[in-house]
Amino acid sequence: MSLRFSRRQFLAGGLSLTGVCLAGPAWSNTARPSLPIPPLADGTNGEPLDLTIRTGLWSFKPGVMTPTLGINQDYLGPTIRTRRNKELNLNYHNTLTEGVSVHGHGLHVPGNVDGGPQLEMAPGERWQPTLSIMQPAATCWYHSHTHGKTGTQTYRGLAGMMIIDDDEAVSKELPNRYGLDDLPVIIQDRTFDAAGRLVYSLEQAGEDGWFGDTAVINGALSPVAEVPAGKVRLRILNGANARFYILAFADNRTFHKIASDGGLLEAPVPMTTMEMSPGERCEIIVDLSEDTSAELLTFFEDDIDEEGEGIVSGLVGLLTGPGQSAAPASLLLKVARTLVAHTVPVPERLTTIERPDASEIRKTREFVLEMDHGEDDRSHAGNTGGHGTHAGDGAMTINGAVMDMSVINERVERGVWERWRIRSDQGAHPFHVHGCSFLVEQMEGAAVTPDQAGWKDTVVLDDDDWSEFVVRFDHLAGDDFPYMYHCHILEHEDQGMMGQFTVTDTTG
Ligand SMILES: [Cu+2]
Repeated sequence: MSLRFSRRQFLAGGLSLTGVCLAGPAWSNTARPSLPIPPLADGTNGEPLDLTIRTGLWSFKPGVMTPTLGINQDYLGPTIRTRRNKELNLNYHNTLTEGVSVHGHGLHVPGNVDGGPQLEMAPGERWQPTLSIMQPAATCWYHSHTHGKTGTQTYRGLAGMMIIDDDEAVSKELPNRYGLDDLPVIIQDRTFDAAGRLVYSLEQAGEDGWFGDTAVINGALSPVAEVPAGKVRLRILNGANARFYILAFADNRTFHKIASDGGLLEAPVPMTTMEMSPGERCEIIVDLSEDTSAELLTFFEDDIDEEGEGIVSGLVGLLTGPGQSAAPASLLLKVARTLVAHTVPVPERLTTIERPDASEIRKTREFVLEMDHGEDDRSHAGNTGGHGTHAGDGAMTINGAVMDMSVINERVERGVWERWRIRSDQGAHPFHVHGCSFLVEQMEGAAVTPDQAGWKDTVVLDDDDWSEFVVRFDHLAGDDFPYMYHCHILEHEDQGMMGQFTVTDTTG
């Protein structure tokens, strides 16, 4: 039973939109909301940023108020800005009636400030971590990582973007005017009931996790952003619980991917379609100097069949008007000639990534992510030679073990390069590791493509073949506050597809 069609078949089938072109915007302009831009919380001067976790009411749909969760606002949180070699001081206050922990996804910080499930704030409690930002410029994010409740809390709104700047990235003269030509784009999917309330159930989630039926971008349905007539940078986060998205512009234009999870690529990569799994970030540059608008379409990967025909039928659906079930959500970038444009060309070289020599790889670890179907269905399940709590029926496991906060599954030595190999017994999963960025060497058995060759903290794997990366951990995480590795399908994570590891100077 294959949940998703084989990703390699899919990739082989091709994603070209060639020959399919839209005559105009997918939605009537008048019906479209403005892209909400989360306020910027600038932490570069070291002053503590107050981050109040609270309940809210947010209007996803016109005239309908939806009960939500947010940080300093009704839904999602501010975009936190920080800079390499600075201290970032955060002052979280949990005003909910349930515990919350908040993880800084993509940050290279020690385990005791990583925000894993051990660092849960009880109702009314504060958490005031000081984060020494040592890593290169990147688009990261922060979100609920509460034990067993990551899926529901993130779904209701406990997430926000985090931007790290550094001198190198600034010297490249990339668009960096936040909210003007440097836009946060947080893509999620949500289901609403007749009263407009969010619908979510971990217990009723399918095997692939909880899929919403409606895509939202920064909490809005197919919004519009006014942008200058030049180069525009989109910092795109797949903030979904479980959904993989395929992104493409309606006119099939080429855009340039300049950064992945952990920072700049060595060189811009021209692309027309891009897949993003939950937790991943991509920065792209789209050039609007010759246009009046451009429309970024958000396709659900699971709607697309092996031959990529779903994309075509989706576009055809758009041509027949809004409200079609096949119509994807979109972000319309509308050019305002009065805004000062960024016209500096994108540099041909963005950064240098130093890869370790093969001789520096001191250890290899293997991880198998499993969807346990019970004893009768285990024969095909592959390697389960792990340790830790054994899984029961229906559990989601890594190396045969469900997440157990009292068990350290792996012990890693600081400052040493390792190779991690990951695959699943069934379907595609985004594998995320805390406290690091890594360099992918192989994805599902295939050589890494240029757009995946930069620093990453989340990699897609499946049941066809191994995904592999090399990684080195530079910060400490002890037994009290270990790091996590886990599937970033949040329902899989909450159902146990997660493990704990320490990073120490002696692994004795
Ligand atoms: Cu998974």
